[in-house]
Amino acid sequence: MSFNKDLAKSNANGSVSLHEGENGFPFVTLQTAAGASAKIYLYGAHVATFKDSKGRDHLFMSSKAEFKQGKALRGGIPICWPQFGPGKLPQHGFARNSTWQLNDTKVEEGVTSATFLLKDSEETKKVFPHSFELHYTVELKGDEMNTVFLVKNCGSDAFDWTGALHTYFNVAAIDSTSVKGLKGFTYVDKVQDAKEFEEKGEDIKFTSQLDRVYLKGASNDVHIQDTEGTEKVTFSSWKDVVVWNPWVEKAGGMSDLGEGEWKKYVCVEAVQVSDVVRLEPQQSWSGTYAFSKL
Ligand code: TA6
Repeated sequence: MSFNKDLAKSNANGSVSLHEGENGFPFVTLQTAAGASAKIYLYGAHVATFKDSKGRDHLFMSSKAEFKQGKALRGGIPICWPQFGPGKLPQHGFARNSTWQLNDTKVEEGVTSATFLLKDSEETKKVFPHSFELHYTVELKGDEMNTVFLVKNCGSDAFDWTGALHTYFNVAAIDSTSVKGLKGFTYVDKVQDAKEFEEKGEDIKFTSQLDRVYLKGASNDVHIQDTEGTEKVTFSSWKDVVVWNPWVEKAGGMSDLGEGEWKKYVCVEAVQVSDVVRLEPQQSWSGTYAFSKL
C-alpha cells in the first residue's frame, strides 16, 4: 500500500498516522493534543470511530463488520455515492466499496484533519461513465467531528448524483432514544410503502423498524437524545435527513450485525436524495456535516 510518508505528521498539537488493520485494511488515525481521536479506513474513506477527549465513542461499529472487498463496513460513516438507496447501481453506489487515497493532512492548534480522494477509474466508468473527483475531509476540532464532502465533475458532460453520509451513532438503548428537530417536515416512510407523512411530534421514538427520509430536514440541527446525553448533528448544503433503525426483524437478516446490536445504534444521515444534484462540466458541490455531544 503506497502512502506518501510526508502525510504522516506528529507534533505538540496531535498526529496523523497510518496503520494496517483487519484483513490488511489500512487505516489512518487522527489524534488531538486534547485526547480526541478517530480511525478512518482507506477502504470507503470509512470513519469507523470518533472518540472525544472524554473517551466517548460517538459512532457504532458492528462487531461482525466484514473486512472484504466489495462489502461495505457495517457501522461508522459509510459514504453513499453516486446513488443513495437501490437503483441502477448496487445499493448506495460504489464509493463505500472503493479504496480511496490519503491526499492531505493537517495537525495544527485545535485541529487535526485528513483529506481523502477518490477519482474515476476504469472500474467506476463501467457503471458511471463520467470523470469525477471526491474530496472528503474528516476533521477533529475540540470534541467535534466535522466532515466536508466535495464532488467535482472533471469531465465534459453533466452528470446527476444522489448520496449520503450514512452515520451509525452509538446509543445506550434504541427504545429509550429520541431524535429531535424534525417536527413539521414531510417524510417518506420506507416501512409504509414510501407513503408521505408530516412529522407531528417533537420526538421521534423507536418501537419497531423505522426507515424515513425527512425531505429538506437538513435545514435544521438534529439532536439524538438518550439516557447518557445528547448528540447534536448539523448540516450545510445537504438537503435531507434519513433516520433508520432496523429493529429486531430486519436485523435478523443482517449477517454483519452482532446479536442484539440493533439496540445500540441509530442512523441519522446527511442525505441528498429529494433532488438529484446535477453537476455541469468542471462544476463542484460541497456539503458539511458535523456532530458533537451537547
Ligand atoms: O439509510 C437507510 C437504508 O437505506 C435502509 O433502507 C437500509 O437498507 C440501510 O440503508 C442499510 O443499507 P445497507 O446497504 O448498508 O445494508
